[in-house]
Amino acid sequence: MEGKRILLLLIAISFVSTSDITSSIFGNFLEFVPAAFGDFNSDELTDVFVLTKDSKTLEILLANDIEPILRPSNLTCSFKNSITSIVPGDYDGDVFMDVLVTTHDPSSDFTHVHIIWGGIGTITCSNETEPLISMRGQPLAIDYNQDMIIDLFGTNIEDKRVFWVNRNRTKPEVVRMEKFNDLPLVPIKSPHSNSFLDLNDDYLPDLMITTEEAFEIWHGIPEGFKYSKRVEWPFGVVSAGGHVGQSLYLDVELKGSLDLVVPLCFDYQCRNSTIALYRDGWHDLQINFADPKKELWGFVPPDKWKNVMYTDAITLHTGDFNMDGYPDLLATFQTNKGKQTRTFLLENVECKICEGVNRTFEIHWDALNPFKNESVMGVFYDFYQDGILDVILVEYDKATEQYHTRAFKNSLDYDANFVKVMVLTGLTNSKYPISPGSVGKKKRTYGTNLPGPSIAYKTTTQEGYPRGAIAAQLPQSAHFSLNLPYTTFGLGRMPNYIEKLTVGVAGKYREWQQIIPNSQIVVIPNPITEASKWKVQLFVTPSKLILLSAAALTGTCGLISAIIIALYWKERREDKIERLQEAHRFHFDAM
Ligand SMILES: *[C@@H]1O[C@H](CO)[C@@H](O)[C@H](O)[C@H]1NC(C)=O
Ligand SMILES: *[C@@H]1O[C@H](CO)[C@@H](O)[C@H](O)[C@H]1NC(C)=O
Ligand SMILES: *[C@@H]1O[C@H](CO)[C@@H](O)[C@H](O)[C@H]1NC(C)=O
Ligand SMILES: *[C@@H]1O[C@H](CO)[C@@H](O)[C@H](O)[C@H]1NC(C)=O
Ligand SMILES: *[C@@H]1O[C@H](CO)[C@@H](O)[C@H](O)[C@H]1NC(C)=O
Ligand SMILES: *[C@@H]1O[C@H](CO)[C@@H](O)[C@H](O)[C@H]1NC(C)=O
Ligand SMILES: [Ca+2]
Ligand SMILES: [Ca+2]
Ligand SMILES: [Ca+2]
Ligand SMILES: [Ca+2]
Repeated sequence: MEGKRILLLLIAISFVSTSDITSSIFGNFLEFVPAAFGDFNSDELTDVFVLTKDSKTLEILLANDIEPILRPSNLTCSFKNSITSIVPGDYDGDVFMDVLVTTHDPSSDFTHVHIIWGGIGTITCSNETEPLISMRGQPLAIDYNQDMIIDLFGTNIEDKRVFWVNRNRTKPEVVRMEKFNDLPLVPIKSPHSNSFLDLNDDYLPDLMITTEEAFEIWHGIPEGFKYSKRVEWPFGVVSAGGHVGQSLYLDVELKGSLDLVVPLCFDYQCRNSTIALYRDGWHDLQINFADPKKELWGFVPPDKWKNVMYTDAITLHTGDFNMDGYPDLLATFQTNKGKQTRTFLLENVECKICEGVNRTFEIHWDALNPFKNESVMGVFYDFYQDGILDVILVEYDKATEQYHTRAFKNSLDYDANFVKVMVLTGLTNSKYPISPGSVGKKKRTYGTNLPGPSIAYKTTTQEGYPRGAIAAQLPQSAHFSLNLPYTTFGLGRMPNYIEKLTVGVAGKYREWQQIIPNSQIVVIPNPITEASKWKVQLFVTPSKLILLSAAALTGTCGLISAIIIALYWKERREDKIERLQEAHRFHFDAM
């Protein structure tokens, strides 16, 4: 009896230890909060940009392939004002990743934009007294002029919408958005969920702007943006005193187009919350917020807490947790009495009662066990670079006002396939040519994080149905949107080839056929104007998975070569026989 109990306990402990991998990932450095993702040192492992010390210090946690996976580096910069966002990207076109840091100046209520210039494995902290730009609200990272140097969009200190176009390290060129519109432009909402992604299938990224009244869609044109339409807030919730959260664009039904998905509260306290989807009108996704104990939960009202990170806006983070292809969500809820705050997984499931939509999100109350402490944020991240998205959770201890970051391992209980695609800026720097590098050796790649590309695939399921999906890379960058610089599509148990992968960048696109499942590919759009020359590279990570697939590939190649040689010999022999026969016939005819 006792033995049995101990055995059960041991099983329970081993179960717990498989999901809580905090110490294998972060070692014992936990006093930080994640702010952005990007591959800083071009080793194809995604690093994490974090804030420490009351959000006044930026630090880059470099990713490794052996534990601890994410390690503190001496790449840090400190500021006097609080840091409000981090956006990695190449802002001067020298190939090396730079880090944009915004700080909030409480005396003027301005946001100061600083860029920390990056070099080979180094950064140069900027002088806080000389910000590159001062503005209101937070900027959105875009590429305004398709030169692969990251530009910014936002509200300047005169409350006008402007684009800041970067070239080299000089002051950016300022372009007023009014240039593209005769009518006055209403102010941008704060916090906003402005997005940069292609919505009209011309592969030129468009702008979705959240104003204080509605969503505005501006279509990308080669020399800027053209106003297209506006979408009113859903169900009049704002005028009724409710809240509209940060929007996302997702292919919720896997039909190859992106729908606008928005979390919202019908009332000020968020006791009655839901998620709405826009497609020719707003649809309520009928989320059931009652947990198994019949306790009702809802989103965290944006002004519940002052100065608690991540809670100033209702934010959803997306990723395909169960690899069935349908994008799932992570969201933070509180109980209706407001006593507890926690992050949960929302699985994308079929919906029979939703009008006009046939998918919805179902809350999985226990999916992130054993993490039951209060948490304020959860975001997907692939710790072991194996294509399966795990979760980074940020716990908040109200008593001590401290944050603790935790790592949750996603242990899928079946062999799911995936394809992982990362589109880079494709820039090169003649001063630092790219070294070829051997497998497993650190080497530099072509450029860094790029906002705006669209990535789509098409294939056929085992049952013979066509299937495909589309996603946008890094469409948002402000307010801790924490998008990954790559896209992972789950393919379920489907072992078939991906028939077609389409990548669109800056108005051009290229298709690749017959991609092997479980590929992790890097797309290098260089030269940007000649899509036929764009290249793909496999992620070179010395992980077991890659070595295994390399071995499998070598085996397959060997087999194919053997078959080809055999066929060739057979053909040659047949040719010979045929030629002999021909010769005979010739003699015959001649006679
Ligand atoms: C940072 O650390 C690396 C080794 O981890 C070292 O080579 C480099 O010199 C250090 N840089 C500074 C500025 O301390
Ligand atoms: C930063 O800039 C200010 C004003 O231009 C200057 O006085 C100060 O010395 C600079 N600080 C550093 C560390 O360069
Ligand atoms: C930046 O570009 C401008 C205009 O193209 C040029 O005049 C200037 O010399 C460049 N500055 C640097 C540091 O390269
Ligand atoms: C939430 O609000 C909507 C719109 O006002 C209403 O239709 C719905 O019945 C409410 N749900 C609950 C549980 O109160
Ligand atoms: C989902 O709904 C669309 C219409 O919105 C319909 O055409 C499609 O067949 C439905 N799919 C399934 C699997 O029911
Ligand atoms: C929950 O919080 C307590 C106290 O901060 C901590 O000791 C414990 O490790 C946390 N549990 C999990 C699963 O994160
Ligand atoms: Ca750079
Ligand atoms: Ca640019
Ligand atoms: Ca477009
Ligand atoms: Ca899913």
